[in-house]
Amino acid sequence: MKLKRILLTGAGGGLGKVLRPRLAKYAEIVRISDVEPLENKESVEEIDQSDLGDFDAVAQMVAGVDMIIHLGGMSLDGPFEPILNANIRGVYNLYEASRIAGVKRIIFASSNHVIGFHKQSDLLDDSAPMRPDGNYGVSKAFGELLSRFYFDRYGFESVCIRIGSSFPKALDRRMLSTWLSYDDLEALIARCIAAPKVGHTVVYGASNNTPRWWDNSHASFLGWQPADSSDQFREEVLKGPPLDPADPAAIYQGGGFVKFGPYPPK
Ligand code: 15L
Repeated sequence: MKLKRILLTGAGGGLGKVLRPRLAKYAEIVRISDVEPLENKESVEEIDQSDLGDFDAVAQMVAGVDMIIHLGGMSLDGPFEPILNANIRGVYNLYEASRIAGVKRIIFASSNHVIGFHKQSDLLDDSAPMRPDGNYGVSKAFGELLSRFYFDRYGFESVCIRIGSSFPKALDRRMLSTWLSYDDLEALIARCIAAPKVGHTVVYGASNNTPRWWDNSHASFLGWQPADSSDQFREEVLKGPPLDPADPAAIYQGGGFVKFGPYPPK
């Protein structure tokens, strides 16, 4: 299925740069947006520069768009004000402007940090209570709740992907569970675009890793089967020294994120 126009927010960020060149197969026109200027426009692309905290700019950004892959906003934990603007006001602006504009679906880059204070020994599905591990995790939880609310009230559809650690390789012991290959991420997004109905869906974004922390059986209707596995990095990762088992970064799924804050650090 090819859409007429897809929007990628946060196109200048780490995952934005990975996805941007992969989107032409899903839409005739790929609108890319970032708060920073974007360069090297391809023929299928439209370039937008918007601050997500500015409703009028967001309304222009979403005009004429069928679906949105929303990676925009702060992608790390930190002080509240920037997260408030980009991730909380920003995601509200995105949903409200998209509803008014008649956008069909948002694929929201949520994060494992929504559930970061669950233990690494837990196996979670979408019924696990939110246990965010910082301002960033709280902002992603807010985005997921907006997704829930917009579906219940307006029938506006979203998939919230609780992305684990999407990098070229698994870099530490925690990432043996949280790693998501770029190809698996793209394949998941492709399913989120193609599925006839998604309602409000929460799905964990991890490759076929062991040990497994997340169970996606509730989202099996998407038909996504991760093809990669962190096993290929295990030997190298295990050469590094283990964390102290009493270290919260070794206990909780959010890893080191559970130890950030207060802001600024004292
Ligand atoms: C995230 O949500 C971050 O955006 C990313 O940079 C990683 O730190 C990832 O989580 C993770 O938990 O490894």
